[in-house]
Amino acid sequence: MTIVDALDTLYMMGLKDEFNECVSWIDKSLRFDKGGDVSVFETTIRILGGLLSAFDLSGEDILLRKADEIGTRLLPAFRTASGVPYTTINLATGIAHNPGWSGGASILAEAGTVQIEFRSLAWHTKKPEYAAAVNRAMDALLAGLPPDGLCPSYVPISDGHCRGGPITFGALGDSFYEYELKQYLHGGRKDIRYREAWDRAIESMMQKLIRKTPSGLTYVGEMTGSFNAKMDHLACFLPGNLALGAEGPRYEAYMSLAKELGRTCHEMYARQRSGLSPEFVTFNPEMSVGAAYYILRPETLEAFFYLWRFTGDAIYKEWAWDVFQALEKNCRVASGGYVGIRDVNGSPPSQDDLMQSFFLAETLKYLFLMFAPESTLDLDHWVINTEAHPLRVLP
Ligand code: DMJ
Repeated sequence: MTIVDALDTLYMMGLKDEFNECVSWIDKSLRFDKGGDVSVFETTIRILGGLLSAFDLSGEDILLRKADEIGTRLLPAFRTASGVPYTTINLATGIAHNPGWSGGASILAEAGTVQIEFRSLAWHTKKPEYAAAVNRAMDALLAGLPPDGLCPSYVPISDGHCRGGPITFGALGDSFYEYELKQYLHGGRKDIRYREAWDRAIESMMQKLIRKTPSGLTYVGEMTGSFNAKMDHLACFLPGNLALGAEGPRYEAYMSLAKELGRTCHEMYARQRSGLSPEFVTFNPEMSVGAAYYILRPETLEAFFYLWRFTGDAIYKEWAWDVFQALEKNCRVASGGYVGIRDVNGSPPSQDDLMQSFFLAETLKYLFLMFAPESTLDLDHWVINTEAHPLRVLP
């Protein structure tokens, strides 16, 4: 997973020898015919997205062949009554199922975060069945949207209409909203339904989920029956997504909220002894640590990247540099690599023993792109998937 997830980062950084070594490992050793369950969503955004992006950048044919193979192995997950995919599949047998903890339903942020990868795969392989599968799933999701566009996180596969579970821009909901906008952009701004669904959700989120602390920090909460003043690190994708989508008459409103939330995400880091953010914070009424661990997540750097690109304000580079230094100080291990920490206020914080693949795919890529020339990635022609893999805008 890590080798595939890191491919396009290596390529963009100009680490050609390492890139070629990874491609040759993929050619010789990467096999998908293995038993055991995998997540349809994680496999799509990391493996399929990673292979497609690296193929798009480098033109290495083996990467597209492997993308085609994993795409074929994932397709049975979409054979449901509504087309909304199961969460989990065995890649060897094609048998798919959903977890018990969601009452047998699929998850919003998973079912709605596979579309741009499969559409890119369809385009590159000239196999329309890939696009047909995710289009059917997305049509079912759109048909089941509540009038305010804010979807509870559980999605029964019977009809694909979201019901049950929290309404959130954090875990379980996040990238569904991210991809409403990105599907519109990736398709060359042709299918206005995605943009309208995104605008509707953002307007409702601004009315129902945005609050300010007495000291003036803006945050996005959740709806779990009633309002819950909790903000996941995952929700820090939102300022970047707002900046990416800010245009037209709502430009000012979206951009000023993007900046305010970006500042809150910065404070989630700056207020901790380590300079790294907890997994989530609560506001009662001011910010306090909810879960103290940090697992190398990228969302705040992602937000700084978009805010830097769209505002040109150097403060975002300064904040990103602070995060980089905190990573060097707390997460780097002598034997090579980086790991998470168990308590962002520990002194010193104790380290876990895991480098998540998104550290190389996302965290380091967003950091790099902030300090690289803008021409390294032109956002008019590429859409960055939720795992930070750039996919070319479709013609
Ligand atoms: C990544 O796999 C993706 O960014 C996903 O959308 C959310 N979780 C991780 C990173 O935190």
